[in-house]
Amino acid sequence: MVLTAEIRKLKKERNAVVLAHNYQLEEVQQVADYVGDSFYLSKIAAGVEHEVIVFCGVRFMAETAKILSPQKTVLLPESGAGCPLADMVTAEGIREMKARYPGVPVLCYINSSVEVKAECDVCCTSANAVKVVSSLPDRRIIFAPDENLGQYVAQKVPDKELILWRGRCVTHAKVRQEDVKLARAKYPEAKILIHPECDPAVVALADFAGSTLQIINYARESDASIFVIGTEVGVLYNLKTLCPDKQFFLLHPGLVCPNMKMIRLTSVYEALINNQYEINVDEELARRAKQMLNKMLELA
Ligand code: CIZ
Repeated sequence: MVLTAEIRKLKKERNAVVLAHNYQLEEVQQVADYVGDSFYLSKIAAGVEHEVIVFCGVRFMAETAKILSPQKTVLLPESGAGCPLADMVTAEGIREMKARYPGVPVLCYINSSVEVKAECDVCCTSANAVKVVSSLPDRRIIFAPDENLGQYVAQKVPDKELILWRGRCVTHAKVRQEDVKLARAKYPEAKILIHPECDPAVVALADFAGSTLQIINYARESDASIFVIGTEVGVLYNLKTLCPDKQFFLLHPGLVCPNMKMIRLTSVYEALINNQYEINVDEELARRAKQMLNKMLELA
């Protein structure tokens, strides 16, 4: 309680806003001014008037906020909070892909570094990937780095040919078809909502597949009262807060992203007190990455 009050005081003193991803710990979401997915938080980061943005998420998210708001101080409360999926693709790898498929545009998932973004034509998140692919005039599109999300999009937009990078979210990739079958047997009346970063064979067994925001919206609007959730456990906090009369169960106990869980209340406090850890991005890379992010904001 004392720490929460201190954080609120520091936010005012430093003219800071705290953004928290849906995958953050409950204690962090509670002190945040905005909680959501990376698309929503990117738009907030681009529009807020505050001088300091404390981004409670992983590195690529804080980098994205810095690219969109270069004049602001962006802090990532734990410097080691990375994203293994983002680390599965490099700028050099994208350049090689472009050389192999000349003229084919590269669509990059937001889970990527600024160096990778700078090499790509347009960005997407899981909430808007289908829309972005549908809006591009090209039939062939290189999609990196999440192969599972790419396969999901390819199914939704069959007139496009996606050339897929072979990256995976190690947390979502843990879920097996067997887990869905067990959940169906245990909660026969439940709706099973799964993130498209899971294996396509798993996603095929879901009642609904979508990003965290889409899962939250589905559960809010649904007449069902029991849900099994196939994405990172942090989403359950928002779901339970928004739908207090409904029940939510996690599809797999391993749906816990260790990087997202690095940030605790103490990290947010220390970030504000010590101005840590400041995110800076190379100006030229940021300029190129901003173009592909803006293109996503236009298309989606
Ligand atoms: O777009 C995001 O923030 C991620 C990484 C997942 C989701 O579905 O919200």
